[in-house]
Amino acid sequence: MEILEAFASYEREALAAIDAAASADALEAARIEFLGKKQGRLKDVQGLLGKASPEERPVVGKRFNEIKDAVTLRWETRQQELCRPKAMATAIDLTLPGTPVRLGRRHPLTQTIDEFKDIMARFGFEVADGPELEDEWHNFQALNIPDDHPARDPLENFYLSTASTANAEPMLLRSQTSTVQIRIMEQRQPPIRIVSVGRVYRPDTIDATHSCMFHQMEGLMLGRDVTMASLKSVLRMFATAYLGGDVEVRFRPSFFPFTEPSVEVDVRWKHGWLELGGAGMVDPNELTAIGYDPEEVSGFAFGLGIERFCMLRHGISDIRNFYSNDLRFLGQF
Ligand code: FA5
Repeated sequence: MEILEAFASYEREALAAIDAAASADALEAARIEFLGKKQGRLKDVQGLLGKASPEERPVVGKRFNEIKDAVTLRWETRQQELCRPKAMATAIDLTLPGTPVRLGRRHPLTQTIDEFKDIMARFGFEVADGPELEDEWHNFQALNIPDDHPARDPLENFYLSTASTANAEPMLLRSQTSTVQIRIMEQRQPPIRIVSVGRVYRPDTIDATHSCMFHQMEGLMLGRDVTMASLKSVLRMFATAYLGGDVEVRFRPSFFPFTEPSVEVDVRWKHGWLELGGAGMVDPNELTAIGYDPEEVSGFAFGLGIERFCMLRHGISDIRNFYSNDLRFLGQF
């Protein structure tokens, strides 16, 4: 029958065009041509129904519905294939268990520094900053370290070459964070409670507890009636907060040119003691040099070695582990 042949060729061509559509645009063009409601070829084919005799009509009508459904279904299937992202179709099996993602983490020293700042914030100390590249005034003179003091020996410090700028002031990598004490006192009036954390540099011989670059936390508290007892309380509370309640702290008489009296702060380590920092009452001469009245203002300062604290807390026996970038070490924190 002629009508059924026309149906068959419509179906063949429509399915071929849909299968060949490689893009959403091509598929839409196929839809308009073969399934369009207004002027598509489906309409032409439908028009043939009217030409069928009354006996042929049931067969022809049924066949028309079949080809229409077949073409529509093939079009919908193809549309889903084209819209689905390629990776979903091929690379990802959603039924498999997830792969654990390896997250990065902060360096143990960064973790320690953040915790130090948190603890000191609870004691009312705010964080201050100072430069790592310093002049001699802030690193030495203002701290009462005279020209002939051994600590100023060029062999004890990292001086920068000033050869290219003949008249320039000598500059060095700061050897202690006590420089920030001076910078803060130059800018502010008491009461002052600050800590400053950062890198310092010394050409020390490198061993298990010494590095040529390490970190210190400087603390400064100035006001009325600040005493040695205040200093010892703050340092004990700090050591307990970071190292735990059973830590044994020892204050050993010492000397720093900018504090009087001065102490070294040690804690029990292995079978002896490990020195964690230096501290003392800010020398009245330093207060006068800055412009404060030592009768009115008193205060303490301390400088703690950050690496040493972190080593004690985590049982790290060699300071060099912090700088060797070995993921087997870093991954443990
Ligand atoms: C000072 O640096 C003084 N500025 C501390 C101070 C501040 C005293 C305020 C008084 C008032 P000292 O040189 O002792 O002090 O160093 C302090 C701490 O830094 C040491 O106790 C130690 O924990 C750490 N430290 C010193 N040298 C090294 C090094 N080469 N490697 C690692 N840590 C070090």
